[in-house]
Amino acid sequence: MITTLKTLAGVLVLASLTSTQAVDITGKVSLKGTPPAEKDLPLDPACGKLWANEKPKTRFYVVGAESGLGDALVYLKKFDGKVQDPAKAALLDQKGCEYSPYVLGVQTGQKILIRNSDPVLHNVHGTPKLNKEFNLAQMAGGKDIERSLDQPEVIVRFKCDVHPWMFAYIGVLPHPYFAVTDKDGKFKIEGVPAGKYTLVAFHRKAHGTEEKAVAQEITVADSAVSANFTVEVPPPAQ
Ligand SMILES: [Cu+2]
Repeated sequence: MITTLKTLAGVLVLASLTSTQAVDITGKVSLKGTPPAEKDLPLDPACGKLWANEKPKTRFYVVGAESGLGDALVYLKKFDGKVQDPAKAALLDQKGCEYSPYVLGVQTGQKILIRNSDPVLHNVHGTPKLNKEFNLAQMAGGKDIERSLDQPEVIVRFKCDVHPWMFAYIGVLPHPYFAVTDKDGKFKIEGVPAGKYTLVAFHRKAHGTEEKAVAQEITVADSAVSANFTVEVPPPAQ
Protein backbone atom coordinates (compact mmCIF):
# COMPACT_ATOMS: atom_id res chain seq x y z
CA MET A 1 0.00 0.00 0.00
CA ILE A 2 2.74 2.44 1.02
CA THR A 3 4.67 1.53 -2.11
CA THR A 4 1.57 2.21 -4.22
CA LEU A 5 1.08 5.61 -2.59
CA LYS A 6 4.73 6.50 -3.10
CA THR A 7 4.49 5.51 -6.73
CA LEU A 8 1.32 7.54 -7.13
CA ALA A 9 2.94 10.56 -5.48
CA GLY A 10 5.91 10.14 -7.80
CA VAL A 11 3.69 10.08 -10.84
CA LEU A 12 1.85 13.21 -9.68
CA VAL A 13 5.09 15.11 -9.07
CA LEU A 14 6.35 14.07 -12.48
CA ALA A 15 3.08 15.12 -14.13
CA SER A 16 3.17 18.57 -12.54
CA LEU A 17 6.82 19.02 -13.54
CA THR A 18 6.26 18.08 -17.15
CA SER A 19 3.16 20.27 -17.37
CA THR A 20 5.19 23.37 -16.49
CA GLN A 21 8.26 22.42 -18.46
CA ALA A 22 7.29 22.68 -22.05
CA VAL A 23 4.61 25.11 -23.06
CA ASP A 24 4.02 26.23 -26.62
CA ILE A 25 3.35 29.83 -27.57
CA THR A 26 1.17 30.05 -30.66
CA GLY A 27 -0.38 32.97 -32.43
CA LYS A 28 -0.72 35.05 -35.51
CA VAL A 29 0.86 38.20 -36.88
CA SER A 30 -1.55 40.29 -38.98
CA LEU A 31 -0.81 43.15 -41.33
CA LYS A 32 -2.79 46.37 -41.13
CA GLY A 33 -2.76 48.57 -44.18
CA THR A 34 -2.05 48.03 -47.84
CA PRO A 35 1.55 47.22 -48.71
CA PRO A 36 3.10 48.61 -51.88
CA ALA A 37 2.95 46.30 -54.90
CA GLU A 38 5.86 43.86 -55.15
CA LYS A 39 8.24 44.37 -58.06
CA ASP A 40 9.58 41.84 -60.57
CA LEU A 41 13.11 40.75 -59.74
CA PRO A 42 15.55 42.05 -62.38
CA LEU A 43 16.90 38.58 -63.20
CA ASP A 44 19.78 38.17 -65.63
CA PRO A 45 19.32 35.70 -68.53
CA ALA A 46 20.97 32.74 -66.73
CA CYS A 47 18.69 33.15 -63.72
CA GLY A 48 15.66 33.99 -65.89
CA LYS A 49 15.97 30.54 -67.50
CA LEU A 50 15.30 28.98 -64.10
CA TRP A 51 11.85 30.61 -64.07
CA ALA A 52 10.23 29.43 -67.28
CA ASN A 53 6.61 29.93 -66.26
CA GLU A 54 6.46 32.62 -63.63
CA LYS A 55 8.27 35.81 -62.76
CA PRO A 56 9.57 35.98 -59.23
CA LYS A 57 8.88 39.18 -57.32
CA THR A 58 10.25 40.88 -54.27
CA ARG A 59 9.00 39.39 -51.02
CA PHE A 60 8.73 42.52 -48.89
CA TYR A 61 5.25 41.74 -47.60
CA VAL A 62 4.04 38.15 -47.71
CA VAL A 63 0.35 38.43 -46.94
CA GLY A 64 -1.83 35.32 -46.68
CA ALA A 65 -5.25 34.33 -45.40
CA GLU A 66 -7.12 36.97 -43.40
CA SER A 67 -4.26 39.49 -43.54
CA GLY A 68 -1.80 37.07 -41.96
CA LEU A 69 1.76 38.35 -42.37
CA GLY A 70 4.46 35.85 -43.30
CA ASP A 71 8.20 36.17 -42.66
CA ALA A 72 7.84 37.94 -39.32
CA LEU A 73 10.35 36.85 -36.68
CA VAL A 74 8.69 36.22 -33.30
CA TYR A 75 10.95 35.69 -30.30
CA LEU A 76 11.51 36.11 -26.58
CA LYS A 77 13.38 39.35 -26.10
CA LYS A 78 15.32 37.94 -23.18
CA PHE A 79 15.72 34.50 -21.67
CA ASP A 80 17.73 34.08 -18.48
CA GLY A 81 17.42 30.33 -18.04
CA LYS A 82 19.86 27.67 -19.07
CA VAL A 83 20.01 27.20 -22.80
CA GLN A 84 20.94 23.96 -24.53
CA ASP A 85 23.30 24.01 -27.47
CA PRO A 86 21.40 23.96 -30.76
CA ALA A 87 21.19 20.44 -32.12
CA LYS A 88 20.10 20.75 -35.71
CA ALA A 89 21.68 22.77 -38.49
CA ALA A 90 19.58 25.40 -40.21
CA LEU A 91 19.46 25.44 -44.01
CA LEU A 92 19.71 28.48 -46.24
CA ASP A 93 19.24 27.41 -49.84
CA GLN A 94 19.81 29.30 -53.07
CA LYS A 95 17.27 28.22 -55.63
CA GLY A 96 16.12 30.05 -58.74
CA CYS A 97 18.56 32.84 -57.81
CA GLU A 98 16.65 33.55 -54.63
CA TYR A 99 17.50 32.73 -51.05
CA SER A 100 15.14 30.27 -49.44
CA PRO A 101 13.87 30.95 -46.90
CA TYR A 102 13.84 34.73 -47.15
CA VAL A 103 13.72 35.09 -43.37
CA LEU A 104 15.33 32.56 -41.06
CA GLY A 105 15.80 32.38 -37.30
CA VAL A 106 18.88 30.71 -35.78
CA GLN A 107 20.39 30.34 -32.35
CA THR A 108 23.84 31.78 -31.63
CA GLY A 109 26.42 29.19 -32.61
CA GLN A 110 23.91 27.12 -34.57
CA LYS A 111 25.34 25.61 -37.70
CA ILE A 112 23.93 27.19 -40.87
CA LEU A 113 24.28 25.15 -44.06
CA ILE A 114 24.32 27.42 -47.09
CA ARG A 115 23.45 25.47 -50.22
CA ASN A 116 23.65 26.27 -53.91
CA SER A 117 20.88 24.35 -55.69
CA ASP A 118 21.33 26.41 -58.86
CA PRO A 119 23.40 25.76 -62.00
CA VAL A 120 25.06 29.17 -61.54
CA LEU A 121 27.71 30.71 -59.32
CA HIS A 122 26.54 32.59 -56.24
CA ASN A 123 28.52 34.71 -53.84
CA VAL A 124 27.23 34.54 -50.28
CA HIS A 125 27.91 37.79 -48.50
CA GLY A 126 26.82 38.16 -44.88
CA THR A 127 26.67 41.84 -43.89
CA PRO A 128 26.14 41.85 -40.11
CA LYS A 129 26.76 44.77 -37.77
CA LEU A 130 27.71 42.76 -34.68
CA ASN A 131 28.86 39.45 -36.12
CA LYS A 132 31.81 38.97 -38.44
CA GLU A 133 31.28 39.85 -42.08
CA PHE A 134 32.04 37.13 -44.62
CA ASN A 135 32.03 36.79 -48.35
CA LEU A 136 32.29 33.42 -50.05
CA ALA A 137 31.92 32.31 -53.65
CA GLN A 138 29.93 29.12 -54.13
CA MET A 139 30.14 27.30 -57.45
CA ALA A 140 27.23 25.54 -59.10
CA GLY A 141 27.20 22.07 -57.56
CA GLY A 142 29.63 23.20 -54.85
CA LYS A 143 29.38 21.67 -51.45
CA ASP A 144 27.39 23.32 -48.67
CA ILE A 145 29.10 26.17 -46.87
CA GLU A 146 28.98 25.90 -43.09
CA ARG A 147 28.80 29.06 -41.02
CA SER A 148 27.52 30.10 -37.64
CA LEU A 149 26.83 33.49 -36.11
CA ASP A 150 28.04 33.94 -32.56
CA GLN A 151 26.44 37.22 -31.49
CA PRO A 152 22.74 37.84 -31.00
CA GLU A 153 21.65 40.14 -33.82
CA VAL A 154 18.26 41.01 -35.29
CA ILE A 155 18.66 41.05 -38.18
CA VAL A 156 21.62 39.99 -40.34
CA ARG A 157 21.33 40.64 -44.04
CA PHE A 158 22.76 38.14 -46.51
CA LYS A 159 23.25 39.27 -50.06
CA CYS A 160 24.71 37.81 -53.23
CA ASP A 161 27.48 39.77 -54.88
CA VAL A 162 26.75 38.19 -58.27
CA HIS A 163 22.99 38.86 -58.25
CA PRO A 164 22.11 42.23 -56.71
CA TRP A 165 18.44 41.30 -56.14
CA MET A 166 19.23 38.35 -53.86
CA PHE A 167 18.71 38.92 -50.13
CA ALA A 168 17.97 36.87 -47.04
CA TYR A 169 17.50 38.04 -43.47
CA ILE A 170 18.66 35.98 -40.52
CA GLY A 171 17.64 36.68 -36.93
CA VAL A 172 20.23 35.42 -34.43
CA LEU A 173 18.90 34.79 -30.92
CA PRO A 174 20.80 33.65 -27.82
CA HIS A 175 18.15 30.99 -27.09
CA PRO A 176 15.93 28.61 -29.06
CA TYR A 177 12.61 30.40 -28.40
CA PHE A 178 11.80 31.95 -31.76
CA ALA A 179 9.80 31.24 -34.89
CA VAL A 180 9.20 32.75 -38.31
CA THR A 181 5.56 33.18 -39.30
CA ASP A 182 4.26 31.01 -42.14
CA LYS A 183 2.55 32.45 -45.22
CA ASP A 184 -0.65 33.03 -43.25
CA GLY A 185 1.08 34.76 -40.34
CA LYS A 186 0.92 31.80 -37.94
CA PHE A 187 3.72 30.89 -35.60
CA LYS A 188 4.50 28.37 -32.88
CA ILE A 189 7.35 28.58 -30.40
CA GLU A 190 7.78 25.22 -28.74
CA GLY A 191 8.70 24.19 -25.23
CA VAL A 192 9.02 27.54 -23.48
CA PRO A 193 9.76 27.24 -19.73
CA ALA A 194 7.39 28.94 -17.29
CA GLY A 195 8.13 32.60 -16.65
CA LYS A 196 7.32 36.17 -17.61
CA TYR A 197 8.69 37.33 -20.94
CA THR A 198 8.56 40.06 -23.49
CA LEU A 199 7.49 38.54 -26.80
CA VAL A 200 8.61 40.48 -29.86
CA ALA A 201 7.32 40.38 -33.43
CA PHE A 202 9.76 41.90 -35.90
CA HIS A 203 9.08 42.45 -39.58
CA ARG A 204 12.05 43.31 -41.72
CA LYS A 205 10.33 45.74 -44.06
CA ALA A 206 7.68 47.28 -41.79
CA HIS A 207 10.00 47.77 -38.79
CA GLY A 208 13.48 47.85 -40.28
CA THR A 209 15.18 47.89 -36.89
CA GLU A 210 14.51 45.82 -33.81
CA GLU A 211 13.69 48.95 -31.77
CA LYS A 212 10.61 49.54 -33.91
CA ALA A 213 9.28 45.98 -33.54
CA VAL A 214 5.99 45.34 -31.74
CA ALA A 215 6.09 43.58 -28.37
CA GLN A 216 3.87 42.36 -25.58
CA GLU A 217 4.34 40.98 -22.09
CA ILE A 218 3.33 37.36 -21.66
CA THR A 219 3.19 34.95 -18.76
CA VAL A 220 3.94 31.33 -19.45
CA ALA A 221 2.53 29.02 -16.79
CA ASP A 222 1.31 25.47 -17.24
CA SER A 223 -0.95 25.76 -20.23
CA ALA A 224 -0.33 26.84 -23.80
CA VAL A 225 -0.14 30.57 -24.44
CA SER A 226 -1.66 32.41 -27.35
CA ALA A 227 -0.37 35.79 -28.52
CA ASN A 228 -1.40 37.84 -31.54
CA PHE A 229 0.26 40.88 -33.08
CA THR A 230 -0.65 43.55 -35.58
CA VAL A 231 2.03 45.07 -37.75
CA GLU A 232 1.22 48.28 -39.63
CA VAL A 233 2.44 49.20 -43.06
CA PRO A 234 4.49 52.35 -42.44
CA PRO A 235 3.54 55.52 -44.32
CA PRO A 236 5.54 56.03 -47.50
CA ALA A 237 8.85 57.84 -46.97
CA GLN A 238 8.66 61.59 -47.69
CU1 LIG B 1 23.56 34.72 -56.52
